[in-house]
Amino acid sequence: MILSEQTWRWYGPNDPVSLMDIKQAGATGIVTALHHIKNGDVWSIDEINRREEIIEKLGLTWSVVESIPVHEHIKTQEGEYKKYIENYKRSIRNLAQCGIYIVTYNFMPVLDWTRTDLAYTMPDGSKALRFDKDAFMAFDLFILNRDKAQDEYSEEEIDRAKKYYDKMASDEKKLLIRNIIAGLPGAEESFTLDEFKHQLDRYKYIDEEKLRTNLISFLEEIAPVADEVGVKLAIHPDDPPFSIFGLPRILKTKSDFDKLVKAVPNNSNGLCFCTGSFGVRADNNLSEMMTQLGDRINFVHLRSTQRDEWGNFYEANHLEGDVDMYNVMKSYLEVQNRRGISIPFRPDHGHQMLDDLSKQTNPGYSAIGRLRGLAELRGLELGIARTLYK
Ligand code: DNO
Repeated sequence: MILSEQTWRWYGPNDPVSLMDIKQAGATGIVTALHHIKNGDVWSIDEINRREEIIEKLGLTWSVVESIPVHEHIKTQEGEYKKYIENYKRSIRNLAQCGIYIVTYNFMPVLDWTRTDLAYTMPDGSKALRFDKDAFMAFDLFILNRDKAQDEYSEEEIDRAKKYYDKMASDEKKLLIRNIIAGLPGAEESFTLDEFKHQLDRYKYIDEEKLRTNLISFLEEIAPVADEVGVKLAIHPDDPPFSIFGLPRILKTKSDFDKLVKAVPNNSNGLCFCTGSFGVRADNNLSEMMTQLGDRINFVHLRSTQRDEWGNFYEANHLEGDVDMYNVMKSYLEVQNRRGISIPFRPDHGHQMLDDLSKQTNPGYSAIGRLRGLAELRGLELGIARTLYK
């Protein structure tokens, strides 16, 4: 019987959640990145070793890199993108030399993950992350004043957004701007309104097809290197899995990922199966996707969201919301036992709750909500495994 490796995202020595906290939560693997290294630069063996030593001193293992960020110029194929790709290859080689074999990344233009509300109060008093479509549209249409925005929404949507905007106090506007463009944890970029507009402009002539071509040519370069040194790549889906700000999005569904594998069949070309991101779309059947894509899944993020008919969603407790976690877990276990390997997962995000409510925490990454998630998920996994594989 093969069970998963249980991991935890750690933002490094400045993370308010310590390695000892993580050990107490019951995770054995650490998911981290060298956030202090400038986007596009090489991760040197020295720097990797230094981080690894801190982790190993506590008897933990650096199991997964999340993420080596992909420089924006690689996504648009501008400027020195060729140099950045070479640097990326070097970082992959260096990680392998230090015994770290899973590398997560994403190819979302400009923004990594996006939410409008980082402290949405749940009925039990805990705080969740939320994406409110009206707030988002109010930002796009009336704060950012993006040129094409008026053409991209229906009249009804514009009307809802206007009503929302008119009720906002100036502090609320500031907070909304910050939530959307000032960089959520793990996103390596943050912008002012003007910078953000400029970044969007860079994608004026890049549609989905072009972005996909650029991703494929990036993969054609890095996948052979990853194959050679035994590194598994894990692309993270778009979060949320639909276009925002008119930007192209190319990893929203199973068929999006299938296209990548068809173009770049290398062994290392894999997926970070994030149930929270894919799960926002009702047309993504997660347990089926887990089974069908299983051979390419190198890392798993387990979390759930609850959506409504307007396209709003909030992050639910790990075993609640729209994600059928029981069946996802069952498929996940089947994949691991079929392949004969343990695939790491981390409890993704978590509510801010109990003592963490009075602490300064990274939105989505406080200790106790994730501890609850991990405890529930590992219990679910063991329960199913003991029934299926005696
Ligand atoms: C959000 C995270 C993402 C993820 C990157 C991977 O909480 O899941 O920021 O780390 O998209 O590159």
